[in-house]
Order: sequence, then structure tokens, then C-alpha cells
Amino acid sequence: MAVTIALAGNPNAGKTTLFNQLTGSNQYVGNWPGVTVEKKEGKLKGHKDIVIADLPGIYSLSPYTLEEVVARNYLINNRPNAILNIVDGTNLERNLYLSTQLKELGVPVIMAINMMDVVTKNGDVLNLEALGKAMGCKVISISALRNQGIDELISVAVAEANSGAVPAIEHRFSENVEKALSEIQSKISGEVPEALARFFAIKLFERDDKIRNELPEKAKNVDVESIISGIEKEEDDDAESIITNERYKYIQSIISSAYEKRGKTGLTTS
Ligand code: GDP
Ligand code: K
Ligand code: MG
Repeated sequence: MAVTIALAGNPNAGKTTLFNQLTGSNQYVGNWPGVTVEKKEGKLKGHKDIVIADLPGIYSLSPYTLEEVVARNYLINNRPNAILNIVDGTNLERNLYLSTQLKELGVPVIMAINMMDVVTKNGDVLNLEALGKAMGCKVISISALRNQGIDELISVAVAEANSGAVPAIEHRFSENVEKALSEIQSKISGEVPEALARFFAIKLFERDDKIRNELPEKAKNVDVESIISGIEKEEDDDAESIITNERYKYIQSIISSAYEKRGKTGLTTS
């Protein structure tokens, strides 16, 4: 079977531009089954056996739009060999919100930090090593528009897709939340694919009914309400907000260790 790399990222991160660089003219366009959301696939340049699947642009894995449902279902059900997460380097905070969630899917993730020509022009400095360490994945800087960094990105993505290694989870939620997640996880253990157990536990904690409905019968019916409401009482906040807020705290710590914004503080001559 062909090795598949799924291209995922926020709208306007440069997905289409990168997809064209990766596949050249070797692409085919259709629709995702049952819906009129465009589906694009192409063979990776120089790698006839590797397919790049372009997913609809998404902001998170808690879907509101049809595009987000399509992308999430694909990632959960089709299990690509790797996820190539394209990130707008000029909008790191917003883009990393999706990245932290992609990392929970139990598939190797490669982050391509795009728009580096603009980041550099602004005088901002991104520490790729610190970013990669904090995220627990390979990070490559690129400019899709200027065709910079693409060859390195391809070789890293191919190696990750062929490795089959499930990535380590770098991000841990607070102690309370982690305890709740492992209780939920033990309730669905054996009923869902092992690599997805943590992801599903987080979604059940968030009371994501769209996900719950997709789970196998036994996992669908687990009762986790007392676990969730216990934490909500303790933290005086609802479960979904608890997860969101902790994600943003994590992202803030990544940005403060990896991103140096110079553009706004530089001397101006006027
Ligand atoms: P998509 O919505 O993720 O498919 O994003 P597009 O590929 O359509 O890109 C959004 C806009 O960003 C377009 O105007 C692109 O030309 C531009 N763009 C994409 N990559 C780069 C880049 O590396 N540098 C710059 N300066 N612009 C880029
Ligand atoms: K666009
Ligand atoms: Mg596009």
C-alpha cells in the first residue's frame, strides 16, 4: 500500500502553495465521499510511492464547519503515515493551537514553519531547535512561495512517514486533568486503537459528542460524567475551557522560549 502524508494546517497557512511545490503537476482533484468538500491528492515529487493528501484548512480538531469534520474524520479513520503540519510562522500562537492537537493523534507529525521570508524580513527570530524540543517533533522552516527549504522538508517527511514511530507526547495537562484523562483512558482501553486512546480520552473529557458517536459500541457508552464534573467543580470552569486554557498556556511557554519578536521593537527612522 502507498505511504500517505496528510497536509494539515490553518486556512491561509500556505497549504495550496506547498501542495503544488510538493506534487508539481502530478495531482488529482475530487470530492471527499458524500460531501462537496474538495479533495486533492498528488504524488510526492521524486517519490512515486508516496501520496500527499491535502486536507481542508482547519483551526482545531473540535469541528464546527463541514471542512473541519471532514479533516478530523480523515485523520482519525484513515490514519495517514504522517501528518505534515504547515504553520504560518507570522501567526505562531494561533497556528500552534492546531499543532498541539495534531500531536495527540498518535501519528508522526512534521511541522513546516512557512512564510519564513516574511518572518525574517520582519526581523523576528525563531529558534527551531527549541520549538522542536517543546513540541516533540521535527520542525523545518520553509518559504513555500519562494521554494525554500522544500527539499529538506521532503526528506524529513519521507523519513518520518516510513518510520512508523508513534511520537512521544511532550505536552501534559495539569495533574488534575491528567488524572481524569487516565481514568477515562482506562475505561476505553482495548475498545479503541491504542495510539488514539489518549486523543479519545481528551475528547470525551471535553464532552465532544460527535466523537463519542463515532466510537465503538462499548466505548460510546462509558460513563465519565462524574470524573468530568469533579474536575469542573474543583477548577470552577467547564471542561472544554479547562483544556483550551491549558493548551494556550503551553503555547505561551513555547513561544516565549522559541520566538523572539524584534520587528516591533526595532528602531524606526522618521
Ligand atoms: P492555504 O489557504 O493554506 O491553501 O494558503 P495558500 O497556499 O492559498 O496561501 C495563502 C497566501 O499566502 C497566498 O497569497 C500565498 O501566495 C501566500 N504564501 C504562501 N506561502 C508563502 C510564503 O512562504 N511566503 C509568503 N510571503 N507568502 C506565502
Ligand atoms: K486561501
Ligand atoms: Mg488552499
